[in-house]
Amino acid sequence: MSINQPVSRQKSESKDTPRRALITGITGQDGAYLAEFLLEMGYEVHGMVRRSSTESFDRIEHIHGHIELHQADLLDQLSIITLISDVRPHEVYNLAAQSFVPTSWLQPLLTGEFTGLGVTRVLEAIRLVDTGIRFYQASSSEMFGAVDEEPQTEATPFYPRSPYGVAKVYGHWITVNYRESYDIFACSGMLFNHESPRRGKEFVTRKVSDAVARIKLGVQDSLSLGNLDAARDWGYAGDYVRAMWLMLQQDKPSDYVIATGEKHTVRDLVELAFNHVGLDWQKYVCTDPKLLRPAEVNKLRGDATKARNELGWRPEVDFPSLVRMMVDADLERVEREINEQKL
Ligand code: NAP
Ligand code: F7E
Repeated sequence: MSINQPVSRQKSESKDTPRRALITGITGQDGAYLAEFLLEMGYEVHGMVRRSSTESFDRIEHIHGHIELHQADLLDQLSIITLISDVRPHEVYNLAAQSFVPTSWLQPLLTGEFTGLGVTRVLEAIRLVDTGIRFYQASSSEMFGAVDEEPQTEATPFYPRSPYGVAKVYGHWITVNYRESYDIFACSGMLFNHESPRRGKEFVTRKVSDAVARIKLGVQDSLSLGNLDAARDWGYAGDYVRAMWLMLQQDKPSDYVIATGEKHTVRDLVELAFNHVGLDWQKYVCTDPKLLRPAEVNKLRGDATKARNELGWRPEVDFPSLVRMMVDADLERVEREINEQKL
C-alpha cells in the first residue's frame, strides 16, 4: 500500500469541499470500521501509520484505494505537527494507543508514552496548527477500574487498575483540559469493550472465537484462559465508531459513556461460543494461572443514557449475535486457511 509523501495542501475551500478526517490508529480494529463509516458519509479519509519493517494493513486492505496514508508516530511530536498541517483535517480521531492491558504491565513506560503522552502530542499539534479542528479521544472503561458504583456513568470516579488504565485517565483529563484551556472542540469517548471479527487475537473474545473455530475444524485441541469470572460490558465495534462521529457533530463538545448496559462473564462468552458450534466447552477449556492479571477489573457495566439522549446513539448488535458473528467469521477464515494449506 502506498504512503503519501508530505505535500502542502491548498487551504481554500468551497462549500462542496468534502469534510476531511484524520484517524490515528487506522490499522487497528476501530480505525478500520471508522474509516469505512466516514467514507460512507462522504469524508476524505486520511490515516496515520507508523513505520514497520513488515506492513500490517490487513484490516484496511479493502479500502486502500479510497484513503490516504501518512507516516507519523505518536512518539514523534514533529511528525504529528507536520501531518496535521499537511492534511488540515476538520476532524481528528485519536485511536492510536498501546491498547492491550497485560502488555501495559510489561511495558508501563512505553504505554504511558503512547497511550498517555501521545494524546498531548496530538492536542499540541492541533493547538499550533488550527484550534478549529475537532478532536476525538479514545478513552476507556478501564479508567473506572476497581469501581464501587454500578453501572458507571460520566460522573463515576476513576480508579484505574493497570498502567494502561492510568495512561487513559491522563489522556482523558488532558483532553478535558485542552477543551477548557484553549476552547478546542475536544471530546472524550469512554467506550466499554467493543469487539468484532477484526479484533486482535490476543483479546479474550477473539481468542475464544478463533479457538472455537480451530477446535471445531480439528486443528486445535484445547483453549487456555485466565479469569473466567471477569465480567465485561461487550458491544460491537461497528456500532461504537458511529458514536465517535456523532460526538464531533454536536453544537458543544462533551464526554460520553458508550456501552450496552449489560455485562457477561468470560464463562458466559465461552459457553455461548462453544454452544454455537455444538460443542461442550467444559471438555476443551482449561485455566492457566499465568493468564491472571496482577490486578483485575471485575464489574464493568456502562450506562449510556447521556449518549442516547444527546447523540441519539444506541447499540444495534446484542451480545449473543456478536459472539455468533465472530465465531462464524473465524470458521470461514480457518476453513479457507485449511483449504489453502496454510494450517
Ligand atoms: P488496536 O486494534 O490495538 O489498534 C491500535 C492502533 O494504534 C493500531 O493502528 C496501531 O498501529 C496504532 N499505534 C500504536 N502505537 C502507535 C504509535 N506509537 N504511533 C502510531 N500508531 C500507533 O485498538 P482498537 O481496539 O482499535 O482501539 C482503538 C482505541 O480505542 C485505542 O486507543 C484503545 O486503547 C481504545 N479503546 C478500545 C476499546 C476496545 O474495546 N476496542 C475500548 C475502549 C478504548 P499498528 O498497526 O502499527 O500496531
Ligand atoms: O480482557 C479476561 C481478562 O484482554 C477481558 C481493550 O480493548 O477493553 C479491552 O481491555 C477480560 C479480562 O480486554 C483471558 O482478565 C480471561 O478481565 O479482552 P481483554 P480488556 O482487558 O477488558 C478495554 C475497554 C480497553 O480499553 C482495552 O484497550 O477477559 N480474560 N482469560 C482474558 N483476557 C485475555 N486477553 N486473555 C485470556 O486468556
